[in-house]
Amino acid sequence: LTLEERLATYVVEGSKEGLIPDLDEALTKYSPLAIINGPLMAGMEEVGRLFNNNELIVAEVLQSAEVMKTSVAHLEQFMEKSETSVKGKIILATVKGDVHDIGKNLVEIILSNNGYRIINLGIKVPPERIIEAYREEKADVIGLSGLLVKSAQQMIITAQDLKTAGIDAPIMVGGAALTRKFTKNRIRPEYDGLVLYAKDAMDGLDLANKLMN
Ligand code: B1M
Repeated sequence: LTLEERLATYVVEGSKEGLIPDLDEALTKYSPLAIINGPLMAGMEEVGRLFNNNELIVAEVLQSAEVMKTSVAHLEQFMEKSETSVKGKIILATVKGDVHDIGKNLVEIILSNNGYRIINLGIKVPPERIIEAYREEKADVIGLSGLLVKSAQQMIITAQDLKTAGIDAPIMVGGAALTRKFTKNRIRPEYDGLVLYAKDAMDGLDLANKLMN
């Protein structure tokens, strides 16, 4: 197998044997983010496909998730960090009912490496908790992540609850369950502030930078 194929295979097979040396070899050719977005994400796509076809069980997908997390943790130290002062404060949460956090945590890494203070509320976060954190932290942006179809609906509910609480800070949403169109047509009308869709972590950073400027 080529190096790229091996990297994808670690994720698909949920195996870590040889992972770190291969990640280090990949770092001589690619940036940390290119390794994540390229071979590691390709592996995750394949995991999603196999899971969908009932060829993998949840326990196996968890092992794949572990490989992804270990890889991201290892690659993080090699990512470029900007030395700027704090550009803004961003709350991040995976919405109520959803446990997927690899994407959200990647967004945290990218944003915090680029001058943002992140308040990561974790997974399955109910709207009340987001409202409370927003008030405590006086955050500039509220970031919501969700991967399940029902999480897209939960984002609508969350936006409604934030609005009812009198909050109109910009919301940034992302995750495989969403599209730009859904964000525009279904979430935005329920909220008084801006609602922005980020297709990936770098897009999230671009949007945050635009908002802060
Ligand atoms: Co789940 N799962 N899962 N899963 N899982 C999906 C999402 C699924 C598509 C797989 C499939 O069937 N093909 C499917 C959803 C179906 C649907 O609703 N349409 C699914 C399902 C069904 C489930 C369960 C219901 C399975 C079950 O129990 N029967 C269950 C749900 C439990 C729950 O949430 N209540 C479940 C559980 C799990 C695990 C726990 C085993 C594990 C998650 C581990 C973890 O996160 N700690 C897991 C995994 C790993 C996946 C897949 C395979 C991979 C997700 C992932 O980590 N991708 C996934 C299939 C797939 O996506 N191909 C699947 C890598 C990650 C870096 O990408 O999160 O998309 P992603 O994030 C990207 C962008 O989306 C964006 O930036 C990131 C980086 O570029 N982004 C943002 C994300 N959030 C953002 C926020 C932003 C900005 C950008 O601003 C705030």
